[in-house]
Amino acid sequence: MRIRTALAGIALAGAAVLSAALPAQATGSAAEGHSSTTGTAQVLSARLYDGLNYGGASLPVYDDTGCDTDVSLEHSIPNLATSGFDNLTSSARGYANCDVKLFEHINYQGIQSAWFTESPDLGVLSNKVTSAQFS
Ligand SMILES: [Ca+2]
Ligand SMILES: [Ca+2]
Repeated sequence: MRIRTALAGIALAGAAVLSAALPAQATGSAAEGHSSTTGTAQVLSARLYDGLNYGGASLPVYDDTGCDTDVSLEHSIPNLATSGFDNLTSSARGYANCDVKLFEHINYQGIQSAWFTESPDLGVLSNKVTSAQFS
């Protein structure tokens, strides 16, 4: 027991010296440790709201990285019923550079909105949104 404690003390001292000598590497491994303990980083990319003007209950939409500036889809939800938010959305907002497109039926069918970043009133799609895309 006493020997083990002594060895652990030496190992700790060695680690402290190593990180002091290599601050850049120590910072890098600290960042890796952070990301592995918290899982994949999640960015809020949009929020769908039950109420008009971004009111009432809302459904946050998370993405690994948010959106970029090209037209490819970063994220999509084929059926909002799986998130408990079917036929509820009345307003919506994109974040993290994301635009939003909403659809009446599952799998991006039926009435569809134009791409938008913010819509305080979804009009004919209000309370009918069942699938969504984010780009
Ligand atoms: Ca609603
Ligand atoms: Ca619907």
